[in-house]
Amino acid sequence: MKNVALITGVTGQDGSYLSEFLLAKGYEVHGIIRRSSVDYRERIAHLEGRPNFHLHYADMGDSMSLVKLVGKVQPTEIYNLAAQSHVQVSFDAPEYTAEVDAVGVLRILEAVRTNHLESTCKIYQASTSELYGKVEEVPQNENTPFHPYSPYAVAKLYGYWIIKEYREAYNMFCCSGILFNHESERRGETFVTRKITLAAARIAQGKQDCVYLGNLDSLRDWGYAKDYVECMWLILQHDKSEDFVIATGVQHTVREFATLAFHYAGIELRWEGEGINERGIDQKTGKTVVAVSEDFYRPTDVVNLWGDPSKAKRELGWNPQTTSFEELVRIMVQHDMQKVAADHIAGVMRTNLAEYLEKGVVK
Ligand code: NAP
Ligand code: F7E
Repeated sequence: MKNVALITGVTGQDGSYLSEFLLAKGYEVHGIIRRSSVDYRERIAHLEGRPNFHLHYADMGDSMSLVKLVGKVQPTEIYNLAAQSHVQVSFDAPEYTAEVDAVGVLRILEAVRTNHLESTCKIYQASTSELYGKVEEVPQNENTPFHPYSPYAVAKLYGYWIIKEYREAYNMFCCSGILFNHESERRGETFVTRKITLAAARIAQGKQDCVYLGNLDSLRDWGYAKDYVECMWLILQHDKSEDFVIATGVQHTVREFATLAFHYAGIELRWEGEGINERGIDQKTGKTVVAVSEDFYRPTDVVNLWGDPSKAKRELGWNPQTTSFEELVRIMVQHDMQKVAADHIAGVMRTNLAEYLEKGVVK
């Protein structure tokens, strides 16, 4: 039987890497896209036009679109990655977050049942370390109790339990990957890692003076997204339908991430002050390049995530240390240094062209 994957969230960070991964394995890949006033599909632009890559309009909030699409595509594997994935935004849009991140999972499960594909279609659910929230033990594994601590996490908890329920009630092969933070050069620009690597690149190239961050003490277990999509696939190839923690097993603070990112951008930081008054100072110039703003504090913040990937290592043969923390930060900074330089050159060329057109030098 041909492997046919349906990816919700195909335009996102993980969706783009997973598409590449599955296409390389010979899958026929179908992805869900949403109508937008600007066609902004940068992460998958290089895949469009490939014979095995197909995009379809649908929405996690629209059951009918999902039922029809699942019926049309007849997937053998569904990767449900679509979500309102920003924790801070979930405090501003809690109802929408629940609609997409909680009920959306149910809609996918029901779309599979409505099309009578329960016994032929496996489902991967993008679950999250945010379920551990106000953590009750460190490090966290598959048996650690959940204590969700944001509207995002509460919505994802429903997703986790409805997957488990359908597995037990209808004997469906549906699993949650409880993924800890994973980052990359394709990470959204308002997540803390990418915000830092882009700012470090801009500051190093004289395009920005300072970056404002929230809780610098927050601890995360950061991995590389490219490594993590392999694990999503491995979870669906496992002989049993089970949930897995995916993490590196190594923890760092936001402050440590920033120190290393600025280092790779050529700026050595010295930290002074505490809490809201803490600052990261460029040792060479004495200028403040990192400051704290209450705008980035959350009503409740998850501050101690640290995953134990032993089960994935043992049962899936997955290597959690393929890309180290240092390598991840280096990859992201190197990419953003090039991006900032390229944006600068493109800007200069646009200005020159406008001038030449005005003067009639070029027509
Ligand atoms: P991301 O970059 O924010 O991508 C989210 C994707 O979901 C985008 O393709 C987005 O489409 C799509 N989407 C949002 N609302 C939708 C809707 N109503 N209907 C259809 N599609 C919709 O997220 P990511 O970092 O790749 O994460 C992938 C999944 O893993 C998410 O479910 C996230 O919650 C979960 N997760 C992520 C991490 C992490 O560290 N990255 C860790 C644990 C779990 P548009 O491009 O049109 O907005
Ligand atoms: O925050 C702190 C912030 O927004 C990480 C999503 O992919 O991973 C992600 O959620 C930490 C938090 O990611 C800023 O308070 C400090 O403690 O990068 P983040 P997240 O909230 O961990 C999980 C596993 C998911 O499932 C989510 O989908 O960093 N922090 N200063 C900041 N965070 C942001 N965004 N911006 C700051 O300026």
